[in-house]
Amino acid sequence: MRRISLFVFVIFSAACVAQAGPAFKLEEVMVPVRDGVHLQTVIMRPVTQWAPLPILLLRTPYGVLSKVPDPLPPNLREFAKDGYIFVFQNLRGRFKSEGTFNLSFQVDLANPQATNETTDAYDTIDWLVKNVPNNNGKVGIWGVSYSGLTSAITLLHPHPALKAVSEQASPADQWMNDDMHRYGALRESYAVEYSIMEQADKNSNTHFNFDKYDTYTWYLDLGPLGNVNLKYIHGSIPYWNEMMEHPDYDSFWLKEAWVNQLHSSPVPNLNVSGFWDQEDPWGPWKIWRNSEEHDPDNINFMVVGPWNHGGWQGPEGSHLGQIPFGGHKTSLEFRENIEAPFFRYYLHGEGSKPDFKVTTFETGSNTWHKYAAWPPKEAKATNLYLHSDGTLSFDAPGAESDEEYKQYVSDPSDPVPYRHRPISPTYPGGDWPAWEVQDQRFVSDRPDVATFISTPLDHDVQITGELAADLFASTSGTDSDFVVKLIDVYPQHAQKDDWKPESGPEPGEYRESLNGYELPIAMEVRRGRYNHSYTTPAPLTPNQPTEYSIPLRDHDHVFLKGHRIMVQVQSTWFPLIDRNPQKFVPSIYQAKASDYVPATQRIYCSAQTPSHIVLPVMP
Ligand code: PG9
Repeated sequence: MRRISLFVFVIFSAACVAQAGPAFKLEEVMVPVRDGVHLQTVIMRPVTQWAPLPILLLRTPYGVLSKVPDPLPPNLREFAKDGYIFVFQNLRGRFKSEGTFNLSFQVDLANPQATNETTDAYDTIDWLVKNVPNNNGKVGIWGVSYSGLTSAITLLHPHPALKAVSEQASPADQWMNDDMHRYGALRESYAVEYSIMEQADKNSNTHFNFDKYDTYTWYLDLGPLGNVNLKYIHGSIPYWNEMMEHPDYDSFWLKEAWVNQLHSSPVPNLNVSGFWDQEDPWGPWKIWRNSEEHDPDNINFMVVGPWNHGGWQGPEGSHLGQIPFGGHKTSLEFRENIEAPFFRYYLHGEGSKPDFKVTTFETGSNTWHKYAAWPPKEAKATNLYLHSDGTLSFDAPGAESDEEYKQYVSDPSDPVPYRHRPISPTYPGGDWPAWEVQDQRFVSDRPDVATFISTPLDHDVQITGELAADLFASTSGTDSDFVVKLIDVYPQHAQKDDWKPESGPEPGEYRESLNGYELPIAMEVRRGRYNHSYTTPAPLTPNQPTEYSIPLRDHDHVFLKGHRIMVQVQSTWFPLIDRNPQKFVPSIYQAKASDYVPATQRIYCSAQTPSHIVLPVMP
């Protein structure tokens, strides 16, 4: 509340809830929506209010506040200084909200009777502006992940009072990417644990009770995916059943892909994403790009930083896992300099419009950048080639010099773990949130991981824009996965003498040291059966080199002079991604244990089949 005097603020804060910001009071109401369902809604407003205030709405499946938080969480503090009426609402079918929670993102705009997250938000906003006393008639909606989705989905039919949206880490198409799949490859551990979490019990977030400490072992012992229902949940989780019934990109998933209906930016929208978002790194870019199709007023913005899922709402953001960000408090800086000013401008009418199209916190150089266009025009697509002797260079393979391929055997009974074992459950807490920055040395020496590495760079290499892998690969099987990881390898100093402070703790303090660290910059998987069609999977021809285009998303990173670039290719990534049987079956979700077979994989590196990474290199 910047408008009230310090004196008044002190008096009122002493009389009300004791906390750093202004004091709030909380009221719970049941908001009616068009089909007569009532949604549990909590309104948290300043105890004292001098002028009408805008409403900031957050819609969630995870439960709403039951009392005023004391102290206020970091992500509300900047907002609180400006003054808002905060509204938190449980989605239909969650906790005290009536109706059924379908975990569905379908929006049928042609059917005025249908209810969905777009109409529920519309009706809620309508009710709020008419019924919440002393609001200024302007509403903003915001939130991370599921709450980001419920923000973004309002863009399909925004209420006239909705003046600002900040979708943050919203999924956009759960088959193409984000939480549940990566181009059709199932995110096994996430899909199992999340759907149970949200659909086992209406009144809670249920954490599956693993009977093994290392969930890698649990998932391996589980065997084929059909056993999830057979042995554990017995058809009780609707979303899991839907995933098992729809392995391919069929009409079910097309309807779920609400983003395909979005082709403009009808309301100012601040899209937010993290470079190491372990859940929804793809959706925000897709939403931003679709909105860019028609944005004459220039109100569609993108912010990306060095964050894991929702990391920008955490206290400071000075590091992620072991990776420091050059003294910046990136999350705080985002909230103070970008998020709060965005809502202040559109809901309070103060300050100025964002002066960027895309802004990033570039990693490696650890600096904030503003871009008027993305990717920046100066970025030049540059190929980085994989060579069969395990090297990586900007030189294309010569006609005679290289062996044709590098080969490994992928065995589904011994899959490559995606993070250090023992692997804790996804929720709650644990090691999941920062796994995408884990040092990849834990798998570098596995015989089923093909590694390619450059010589130390003699200058900084800045990559800004969209990355992709163009892989030529074969399998001795008839189906297969190929996982590509682009890694920044920090210099390794054996002696204290050549150690520099920026290398982190001195050599010898191995556990905390970045000495020789292998930091993933981009990682993705491609499932062979979908190489030519997402709707109609097809078997691969054994031992035939095939080209796979693997999008590696947008990045802004500097590989510093002295660092090396590494690429790892592997065919399992477990239990993050379900195991490919490596033998084509009509549906992997109905595969039998005997369908899972080892296969010999080859990564081709010849002049005719030059596997490479496409890097958007800045001059
Ligand atoms: N990643 C979570 C999610 C969002 C939407 C659908 C399913 C899962 C979340 O963090 O909310």
